[in-house]
Amino acid sequence: MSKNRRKFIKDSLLGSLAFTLGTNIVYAKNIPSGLNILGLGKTPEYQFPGKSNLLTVLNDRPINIETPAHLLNDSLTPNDKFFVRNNGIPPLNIEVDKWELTITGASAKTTKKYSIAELKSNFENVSLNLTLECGGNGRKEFNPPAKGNQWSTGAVGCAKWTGIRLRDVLNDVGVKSNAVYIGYYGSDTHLSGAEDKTPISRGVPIHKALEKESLIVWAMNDQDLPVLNGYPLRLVFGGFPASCSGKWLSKIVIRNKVHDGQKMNGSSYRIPCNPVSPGTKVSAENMCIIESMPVKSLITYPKTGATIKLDQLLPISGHAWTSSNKIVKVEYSIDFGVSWNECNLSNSINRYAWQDFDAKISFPQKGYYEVWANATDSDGKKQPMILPSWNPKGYLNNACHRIAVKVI
Ligand SMILES: Nc1nc2c(c(=O)[nH]1)N[C@H]1C(S)=C(S)[C@@H](COP(=O)(O)O)O[C@H]1N2
Ligand SMILES: [Mo]
Repeated sequence: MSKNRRKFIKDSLLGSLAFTLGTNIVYAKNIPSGLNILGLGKTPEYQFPGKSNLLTVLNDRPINIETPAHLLNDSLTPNDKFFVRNNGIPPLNIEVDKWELTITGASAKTTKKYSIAELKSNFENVSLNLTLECGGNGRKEFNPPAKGNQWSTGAVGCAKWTGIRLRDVLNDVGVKSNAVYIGYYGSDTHLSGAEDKTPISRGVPIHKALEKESLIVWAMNDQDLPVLNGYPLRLVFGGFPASCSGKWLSKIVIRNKVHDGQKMNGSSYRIPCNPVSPGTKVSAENMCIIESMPVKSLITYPKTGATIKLDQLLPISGHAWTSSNKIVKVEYSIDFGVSWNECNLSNSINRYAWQDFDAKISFPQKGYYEVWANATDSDGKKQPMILPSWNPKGYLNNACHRIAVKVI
């Protein structure tokens, strides 16, 4: 390895360390090779800027942190409780005034560059509540297990996002009639430090890019995006796996074929085109790109393990979401799915926003129960009670969420 190359890798490792510490290492150039710095301990406030230390850390390089169900009880997920799924190392020392978004590609009529100020002033500003869920949320439950972050239920959140419609910018550049897909590039860097590799570059079919809910955003819940959620600019596509919603957005390509960026191919974000039995090896040509997220719900109150007296009613609450128009019903069961009762359900504020539900439950006698929730969407789809069909990478687990309750 050349000296330059070694220096480059060392710099990028130090970059990611500085990011983890939340500050620069002043005498970084003096660190003897082979020495691991002590760091600031496992103090999450320092590790993860802008994130609550109550979140669950699955990995710190790249940073992957999920939100325990009971911390998702708010109608809009607060920024410090919103999950983080990174594939690489976030950019450091971001200069918002110098940030540029380039729109280009074989199916773009021209190439244009925009500053964030231009995006804000040239296009109509819109705010929508949109649910983002990682395609791998719930992976932990699959058997045989799938490799990758072992997400439990917390790679999901719903925020109010403010920005502009992606289609307004695409139309400003001009979309050729042969456009098939858009792909994004962000300014995060590859874990290996290699400059010529992007950690992830995914995208969506052109019809999705042109939907009125597909946004380029700079604000989350009326604040700047947290640095770990893509500050200063990101895409948000409700209803699609969150991997399509590019963070630290610097370039969009309008493609005349399906985008073939990093993590678009192989088994990434793909499932068998037809269901297979657990453990089956599926060849690449029989794997299809995930293009929508399934109907799902989460009980966010009480925390699993709650205790209640027999003469009391147990209040439960949570959220339900879908990639179809809206949720039409949420039901709960206390008898392992044999009988179901309907919950109160809030209206849909806009498509792809999660809807709140609540209920008050009475129990027939003392003992251990599980409360299960099941949502039905406007396509008539419901959640599977135990697990949906197995797939090699453990995507799209929308099984009923369960909490344990002890009645005394
Ligand atoms: N540039 C960039 N965009 C990205 C990613 C990334 O690593 N880099 N991760 C993707 C994945 S896999 C998911 S699930 C979502 C997570 O968004 P969040 O971290 O804001 O919750 O961002 C997506 N966008
Ligand atoms: Mo993801």
